[in-house]
Amino acid sequence: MTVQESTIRRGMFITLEGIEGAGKSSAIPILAAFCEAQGYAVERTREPGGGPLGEALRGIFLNPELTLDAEAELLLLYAGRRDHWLNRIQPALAEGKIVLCDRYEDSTYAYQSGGRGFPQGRIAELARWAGITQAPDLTFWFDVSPELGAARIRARKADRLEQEQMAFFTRVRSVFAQRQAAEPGRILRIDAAASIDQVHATLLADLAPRLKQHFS
Ligand code: Z5A
Repeated sequence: MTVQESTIRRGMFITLEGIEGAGKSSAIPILAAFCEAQGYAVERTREPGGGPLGEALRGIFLNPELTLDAEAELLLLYAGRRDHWLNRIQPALAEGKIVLCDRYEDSTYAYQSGGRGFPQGRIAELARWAGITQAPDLTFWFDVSPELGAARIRARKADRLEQEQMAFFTRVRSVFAQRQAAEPGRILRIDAAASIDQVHATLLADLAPRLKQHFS
């Protein structure tokens, strides 16, 4: 391990994943409060976005007036992710913080490969090229059916991705499931159809021993 890698690994990188309406954003303040109560410093962030460039690109990425193909989506995502990693995530980890990130690279595989059909090998190639090589330490996958997720967000105006059909979100969900099966140590499945209190209690019960183990 290089000196730089050992420094970066002082903090803990936690991501939250799942389809829209799964409950990720609602869980971030709960996880943050729990970590802070244990004395950890927390950096809350999100993708698309997170860094200054990524936040500017997010507006383009989600704009329902624009049509982007899978290549354009990927190039925007990785331009933003590189900026996010270099200017926000990596410095926070180097300071020993817990980084709580609403979506990250698992979303790219789920949406751009599962949803759009882009080959996974080419996503991996682009990630390497962009310098995105460190996986999260822990990922919570909020698993919910596309129907329930959509019902939870029905009242708000749909962004560009949310205009997709149910079949798209079914494919997205199945790639999250494949990734969880391939990396069960990193990706924990949360039954996100449960009540919000139950989901939050499960998250904290899963997080507590992993925090202890990571920082011991
Ligand atoms: N995208 C991509 O294509 N490729 C990538 O690499 C990345 C992203 C990184 C970002 O959207 C879009 O970018 C996303 C994928 C794509 N598009 N889609 N679809 P975003 O950041 O704007 O939105 P989101 O991440 O999908 O957030 P969301 O729709 O708000 O979902 P959420 O954060 O998981 O849900 P929530 O806001 O916590 O909850 C939604 C509502 O449900 C809210 O009223 C809650 O009170 C309620 N809720 C939450 N949990 C429960 C439970 N357990 N029971 C009942 N009600 C609940």
